[in-house]
Amino acid sequence: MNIQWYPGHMVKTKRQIEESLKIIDVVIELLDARIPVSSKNPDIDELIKNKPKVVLLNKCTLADEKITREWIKYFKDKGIYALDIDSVSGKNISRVYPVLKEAVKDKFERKAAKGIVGRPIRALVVGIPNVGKSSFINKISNKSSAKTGDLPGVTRSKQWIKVNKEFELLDTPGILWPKFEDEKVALHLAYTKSIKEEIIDIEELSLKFIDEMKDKFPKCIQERYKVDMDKTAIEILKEIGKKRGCIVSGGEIDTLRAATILFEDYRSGKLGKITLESPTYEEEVQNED
Ligand SMILES: Nc1nc2c(ncn2[C@@H]2O[C@H](COP(=O)(O)OP(=O)(O)OP(=O)(O)O)[C@@H](O)[C@H]2O)c(=O)[nH]1
Ligand SMILES: [Mg+2]
Repeated sequence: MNIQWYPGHMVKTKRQIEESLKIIDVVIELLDARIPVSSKNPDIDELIKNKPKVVLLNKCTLADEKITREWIKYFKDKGIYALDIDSVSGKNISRVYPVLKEAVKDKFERKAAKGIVGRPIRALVVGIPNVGKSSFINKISNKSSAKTGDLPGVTRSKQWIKVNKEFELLDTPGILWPKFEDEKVALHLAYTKSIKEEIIDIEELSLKFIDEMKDKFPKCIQERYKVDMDKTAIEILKEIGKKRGCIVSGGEIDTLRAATILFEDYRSGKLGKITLESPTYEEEVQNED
C-alpha cells in the first residue's frame, strides 16, 4: 500500500516553525502514546536545533499503560523530559507546567542574573496531524481558543494562546514529512487517523490492520466481534460486517462499512488499550536500517 501525504500547508508550517524559534524558550513535542515511533516526525529535531524539548505522550488513556511506562523510562534514560498525558480526560496535564519550568530553568536563571525578569515562558507545540496539539492547549489553558476536530489538518495556521501571565503557547498545524520510508509507519499513522482519509483505501487499510492485530493482539478483535482469528483478514472483515449488520441489497456484506466500524472502535479504545510500538520495536526498526 503506497501512502504519501505532504500538502503545501505543511511545508509552510515548517518554515513558520523555523521563524518562530527565535522567540521560543521550549518546544513541546506531542507524540501519540499508541505509536511513539511512527508519530515522531524525523524532521523536528533538526528543525528545532538545540532548543530545550519536552516530549508528551498524548492520548495515554488509549494506550497500554505498561508500555507507556517503558517509553517514559526510555526518554528519561536519554535525558529527555517526558510525560504521559491525556488531553481529553486531563490526566497529568497539571504536571506539564512544572516540567516546562524545569526545562527552561537555566535560560531563565541566566536572564534573571542580567536583570531580565517577568517574561512569560513561550512554548511551541509541534506534532503530527490529529495527535491532539490543539486539544492539549485548550486543556492546559482551560479555554477553548484552539479549534479541534476528529480529522487531520484542522489547525491551518499558527496561533498564540495565553495560558496566564507566566506562560504562552504557540499552536501549529500538524506536520508530516515528504516520504514514509517504512510502510509500517504510514500504516500506523493511517490507523490512528493522522493521514487524510480521502487519499486512503479504508478497506485495504483495514485488512492490513486485521493482519497486524492477528499477529500481535488477536484477542482484541476476537472478543469484541466473536470472530475466529485463524481466518484470513478479508474473511474476518466480512464476519465483522455480518455481525454488525453491514448488509447491502442482495445480501452482500458492505465491507467498507465494516472497515469503518472497525477503525471507529479501535480509535475510540473499544478494542482495548493497544500500543503498537514499544521501545523494543524501535530497536527492531533501527536494526533493519
Ligand atoms: N482520547 C483522546 N482523544 C484525544 C486526545 N487529544 C486529542 N484527542 C482527539 O483527537 C482529535 C484531534 O485533536 P486535535 O486537538 O484537533 O489535534 P491536532 O493535533 O490539533 O490536529 P491538527 O490541527 O489537525 O494537526 C480530536 O477528536 C480530539 O478530541 C487525548 O488525549 N485522548
Ligand atoms: Mg490543531
